Amino acid sequence: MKKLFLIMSLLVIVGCKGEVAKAEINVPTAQCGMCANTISHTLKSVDGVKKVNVDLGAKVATVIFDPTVVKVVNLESAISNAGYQANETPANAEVYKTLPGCCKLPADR
Ligand SMILES: [Cu+2]
Repeated sequence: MKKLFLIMSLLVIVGCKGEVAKAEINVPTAQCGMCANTISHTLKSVDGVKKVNVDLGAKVATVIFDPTVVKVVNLESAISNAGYQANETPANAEVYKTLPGCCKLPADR
């Protein structure tokens, strides 16, 4: 019985460890702090995402995530569905239209 418990605890430890990967996703259409917040909140709401940092100056979102749960392509589509371009994935045009003026490209304001 003691042995079984030990094995079970080990399984739990291994199961909770998870894998960690890092992705740097270009978000060239991010304009202001609000954009950075939106992108950050969007990514944090995705299953498997552990940490997000959006660098507005570099226009890069750095994401720490569990690659067994979520893939970079999922992160990109989450950003797209929030109205922003992510790497080569264009922003969802319908959502982009609903962004506040300050969050649109200068040409669209
Ligand atoms: Cu903005």
